[in-house]
Amino acid sequence: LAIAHELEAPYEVEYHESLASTNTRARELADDGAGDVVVVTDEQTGGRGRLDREWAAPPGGVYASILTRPTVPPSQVPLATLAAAVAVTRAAREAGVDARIKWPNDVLVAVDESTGGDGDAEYRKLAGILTEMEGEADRVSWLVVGIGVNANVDADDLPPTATSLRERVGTDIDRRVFLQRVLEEFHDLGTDAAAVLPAWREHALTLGQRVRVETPTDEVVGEAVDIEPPGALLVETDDGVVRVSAGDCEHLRPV
Ligand code: BT5
Repeated sequence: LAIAHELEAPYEVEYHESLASTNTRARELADDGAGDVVVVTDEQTGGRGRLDREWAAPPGGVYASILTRPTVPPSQVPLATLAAAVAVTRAAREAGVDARIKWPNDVLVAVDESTGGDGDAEYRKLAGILTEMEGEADRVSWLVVGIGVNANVDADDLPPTATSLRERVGTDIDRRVFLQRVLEEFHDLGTDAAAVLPAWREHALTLGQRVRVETPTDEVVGEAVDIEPPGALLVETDDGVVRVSAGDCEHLRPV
């Protein structure tokens, strides 16, 4: 059944059986002046990740891009990415999967239960978020938050570092119910730091970990101690606390 069948969303729904990229389509709609639309598809032939990376998007996944025109400055946009990660994590947990958030935009699941504690478990990527926007200094013109979730997808069709809801749960999940939860949750959280940050911290995998963060200019190594508005990671290094903004993160690895 198509994912958008009977989908009730707090946005207008534009559904396609197949698209190159829901984010690209949402950007076209933004250029046409649209707002408050969610673009949904059953598969993508040219799914995009951050920094020109590819997103594998075989049939059976959840691929959606939410186009809005929030009345906030561009500096607040990272909060929307965090909100989307929280929304996906909550929906995945309701589907029975122990999902956690890796800063800034990955939703991961522990796949090796036998190793016990968080420090030892192997985590694989269940979902990713791609946020794009255009705006002036003081106001966002349009915001597109793209959400890709490996739902009813075989591991064979994904990179080796990935997992899917079907793989974790053992059966197909109802993608419409899942997406509806994600959209409602994302809509309710908005870009309100007082709502988003506590929810994000609650499900964070990264906080308390020793990490190495690569940025275009630097490499920061230390303990990830907190996030602060609008979504920067605070890393306690030997030389003091360093603040890394989400947009600057090329790679984050536990060390
Ligand atoms: C992301 O990028 O995680 C953002 C992914 C956003 C995808 C959605 S789908 C709907 C909307 N339309 C789009 O075209 N995009 C958005 P990044 O953090 O750069 O991670 C990309 C990396 O994750 C790749 O280099 C692979 O290593 C890995 N990867 C690719 N496909 C994956 C998948 N399906 N599941 C897990 N990992 C994947």
